[in-house]
Amino acid sequence: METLDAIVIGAGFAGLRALHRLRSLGKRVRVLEAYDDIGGVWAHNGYPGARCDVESYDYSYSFSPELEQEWRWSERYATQPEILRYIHHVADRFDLRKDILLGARMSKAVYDEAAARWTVSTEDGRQWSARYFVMAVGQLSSTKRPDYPGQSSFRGEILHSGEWPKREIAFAGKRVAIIGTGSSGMQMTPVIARQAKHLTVFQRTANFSVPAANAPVSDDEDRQVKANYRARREQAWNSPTGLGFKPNRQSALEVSPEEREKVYEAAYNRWGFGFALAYYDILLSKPANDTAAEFVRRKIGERVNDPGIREKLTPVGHPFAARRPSVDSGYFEAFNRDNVELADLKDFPIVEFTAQGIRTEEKSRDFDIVIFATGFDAFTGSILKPAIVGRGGLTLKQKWADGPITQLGVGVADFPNMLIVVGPGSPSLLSNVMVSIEEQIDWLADLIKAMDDKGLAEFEALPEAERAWVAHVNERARETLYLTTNSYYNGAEVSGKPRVFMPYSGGVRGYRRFLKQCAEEGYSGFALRAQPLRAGA
Ligand code: NA7
Repeated sequence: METLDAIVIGAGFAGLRALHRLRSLGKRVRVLEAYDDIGGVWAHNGYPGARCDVESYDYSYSFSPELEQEWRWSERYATQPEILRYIHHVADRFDLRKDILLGARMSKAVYDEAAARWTVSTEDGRQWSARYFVMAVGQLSSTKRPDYPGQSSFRGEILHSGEWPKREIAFAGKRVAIIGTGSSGMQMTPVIARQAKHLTVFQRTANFSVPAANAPVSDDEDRQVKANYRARREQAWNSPTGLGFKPNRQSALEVSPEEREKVYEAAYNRWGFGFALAYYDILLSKPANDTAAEFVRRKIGERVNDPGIREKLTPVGHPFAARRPSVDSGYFEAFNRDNVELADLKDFPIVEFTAQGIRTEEKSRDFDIVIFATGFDAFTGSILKPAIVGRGGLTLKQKWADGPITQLGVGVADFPNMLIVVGPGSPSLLSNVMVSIEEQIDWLADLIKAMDDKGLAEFEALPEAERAWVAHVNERARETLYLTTNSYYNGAEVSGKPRVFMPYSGGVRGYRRFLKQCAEEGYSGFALRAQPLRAGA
């Protein structure tokens, strides 16, 4: 069994950063990655049209000014292949590969209370012992696959957006179905529509989306960003979501309808996801939200020709951005094509799959390819898949039976020396995750350094601190509109999952203050011990 200082699970953006940062402290680190490639979700989500909906210059590492200067993004919103190339470049540039084990699916991690060390095992029986155990497994990495009657009898191909095969999928001349209209379904629809013979999009819930206004990055723009990169980063770190938009201190309700229209128009045409920040209270007040929702509905209406389809594609029944909206490139316009059909599952649910295709309560349709764009068991799915065993045989699954409990989103009582990156209880999916990843990993590195300096062996969240943090997370969520609808933010995406609000909605700046305060107070809310609590056990 190899002995390490730290073991990191997952070789996505978070895992690579953790490896690089902890290595810089002189630590012996290994990263275990289940897949045969690095890149995390960006390795898996290679479906047509996949791209990030945070601007490339912000959705990138900030820790190395040299890296910032030498990497040239080609588009405002990078495509999946470009992001994957960036990740590979980072791995090569910082010589990360030698400490990454691919094809190593962690199945179990057990805390040795006497030694204050984790023993981590993979499915194929390999084992490592490490003082620190870092879960960097992503929040949207455990795919959700529907199981319709007759599914196995379907003779065509079934694909999932989040487990996209590396081989080329030929859509030309094919009849294709997409089930699901979240970001993945919305991104792939216009691209597949241009290639396939016929495309049917099965929609359960009409989703809000604003246009990406994507464009190539000119040399001039690239130079300008790079000349002011530090200022841009500062702005992102100090913005509520890490997206860099200066918060508008005005309420949507305190301006005239004409002025609001102007502001919305400008934001809609340029800001992408940042449209939700056009006024500070869009996610806090229903009447304020109604103004934004109405504006976006109207815009959707202008993008769709057929009145019947327009009505079905218009989101109703949930506030704008209370479920994750999309940032699309021609989604709604795709339904103006002759070869694209919308099948509303609210009108006619799917009854079964047949050998030839899908039968709904209305009719049967034949398909060559069916794509599940049905999303993920978000936040906790991948964390809870392996057996994580803390003190006294307690598993994380048991501890989180009624929902995730953390101190500051990073530590868990009874699971000492374990850190969760961008998991529940942290800004996570409500933020530009690159900002969140870097701030949490920097915090962990500082903690480990402080422990080294003092010769400490164990850190552990305190139960009372966890209770206070969970209460705070809920209190902040109650100020928002997130709780007024079902979404993966509150566990509604998987039946039987605890219905609790998962991310921290207080913003990355506010969150960083908590992390900073915790460190300045000698890691308040955590016990730091020279000897393991159960040294004699
Ligand atoms: P999402 O956003 O979770 O969307 C999943 C979509 O699939 C959504 O429209 C769901 O409808 C639909 N869905 C899920 N299960 C079913 C079944 N059984 N039948 C029909 N439709 C279903 O996942 P994405 O992959 O699109 O995006 C994930 C994130 O990636 C996104 O939020 C960004 O952060 C980037 P529902 O709304 O539940 O009715």
